[in-house]
Amino acid sequence: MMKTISTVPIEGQKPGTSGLRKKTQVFMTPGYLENFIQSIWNGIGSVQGKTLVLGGDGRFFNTEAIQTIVKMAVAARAARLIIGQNGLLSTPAASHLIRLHGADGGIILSASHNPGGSEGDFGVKFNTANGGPAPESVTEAIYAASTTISEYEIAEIPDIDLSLSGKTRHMETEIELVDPVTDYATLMETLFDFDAIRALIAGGFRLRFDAMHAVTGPYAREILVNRLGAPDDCVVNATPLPDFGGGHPDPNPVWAHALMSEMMGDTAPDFGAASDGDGDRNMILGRGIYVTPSDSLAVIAANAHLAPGYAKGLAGVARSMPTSCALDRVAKARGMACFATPTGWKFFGNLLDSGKATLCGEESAGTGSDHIREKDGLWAVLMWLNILARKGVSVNQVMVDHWREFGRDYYSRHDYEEVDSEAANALITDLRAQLGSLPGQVFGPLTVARAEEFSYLDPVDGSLTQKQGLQIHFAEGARLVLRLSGTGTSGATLRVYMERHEARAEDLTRDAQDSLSDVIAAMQALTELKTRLNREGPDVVT
Ligand code: VG1
Ligand code: CO
Repeated sequence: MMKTISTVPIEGQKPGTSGLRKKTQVFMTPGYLENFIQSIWNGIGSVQGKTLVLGGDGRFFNTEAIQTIVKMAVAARAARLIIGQNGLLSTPAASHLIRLHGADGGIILSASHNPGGSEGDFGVKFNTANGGPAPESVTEAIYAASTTISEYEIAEIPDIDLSLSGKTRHMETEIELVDPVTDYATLMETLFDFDAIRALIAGGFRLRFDAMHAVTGPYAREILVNRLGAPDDCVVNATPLPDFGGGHPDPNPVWAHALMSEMMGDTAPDFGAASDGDGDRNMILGRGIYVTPSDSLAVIAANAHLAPGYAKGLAGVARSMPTSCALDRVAKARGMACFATPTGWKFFGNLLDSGKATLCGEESAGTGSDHIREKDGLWAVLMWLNILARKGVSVNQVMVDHWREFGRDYYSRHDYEEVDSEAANALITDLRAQLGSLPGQVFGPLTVARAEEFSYLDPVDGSLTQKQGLQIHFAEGARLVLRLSGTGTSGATLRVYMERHEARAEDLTRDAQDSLSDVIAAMQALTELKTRLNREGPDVVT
């Protein structure tokens, strides 16, 4: 019943910012997925007697991968597998199930916001018993195991029927198929004022949620339509498709352009939102206004007490380093601790587990709290609806009031995608070498005050993570950050993050790119990016 297959290490099975991501075709190469899964088992010691949660965002190869992982977990004598029906689980729902069942961990099949399909991307994320992405110590152990692997084990059992519900047993392993949505939706009801949101919607408030043909469709339908009474058509692109309808399931103004243009139009609904492939990101829009993720995080920090689950207030807040300082201003005003971590949700785990932070967020459209250990797209949407219901004003008014109170941190991220890896690495290496001599130098209209490479000393376990992005602070109250993406699958992606604080009341509603023109000019003068990368401009501006 059990087969041991000889194998050899496959180069490059090193998890990045969020799991191992490769072209789908690479993952479909015989032995590729098997090698990595066996490396997970080996990296964590063993999976014998353990309980794992398993599911994915429904992209191409999702169900085939689940069948393989089931057979390998059975061969490894796992005690129990909890699998989302039809192989579906959003990342936040998987995190919740791990915690709800006291599981030892989970495997989530997703490349998140990367396109899917046979020519797109696939990914595998391993989460630990707290429900969060494996910390670096664990991903390093998994990677190390992948470099010495010599065999993997797989059970010769028939495929399981993923459409059923309930329990079956295969050798020593109990397999339970669970509804992917119910437990998650019920958790949301414990956190937010569903009565107030229901009354808001019943009163004529119009909303639109774009699931981008990815995993959140069924979740949004259950929560927004069935439990909150929104009309059926408020959730669009609600059926998860293996190729996400050919789109990028990335909720930003560029990839969610249909929603974006609807929200900027004359007949726009009051509120618009979208989520990504695996449901952990969010985009928030009001009529005629896009809320940057950094601002959304700050607004939530300032208003979370309006939601019943957060009525006691927040213990502390955390953001990734490139996320704007808007959060820090709220934290300072409200006397909350504020942490800055490297990019990637795994760095929030210790802060959430230890109770140092309740709310976390990233500029890349990720927001979440200690209710789970992942960022959570629908959670952010419900938080916003709760805030709007309790305040009784528009999204635009919430933002204007927020900026009046705290000032505005104009913010933008420019992505240069699939650039030549060597050129991108050289640009970072050269800038790193210059950091010490930058203070006092003038670039375009700005003068460097401070320049450093970000490293993070985890205040809970004392681990040190280095080389997490170059930060240049300008004397004029602006900041520039450069780092290379750790989620791409071809070439390199250079991310350039820019922000500038504005306190003058008359300048709070300018166009962000306009307002950042000085920082953009300084960045170009400092990095000579256009010539070095041979690019006229960024591919994606958010
Ligand atoms: C990107 C984002 C980062 C996010 C990560 C995973 O990483 O910048 O903030 O945590 O994606 O998000 P990178 O290394 O490409 O900049 V998701 O929604 O892929 O799980
Ligand atoms: Co995601």
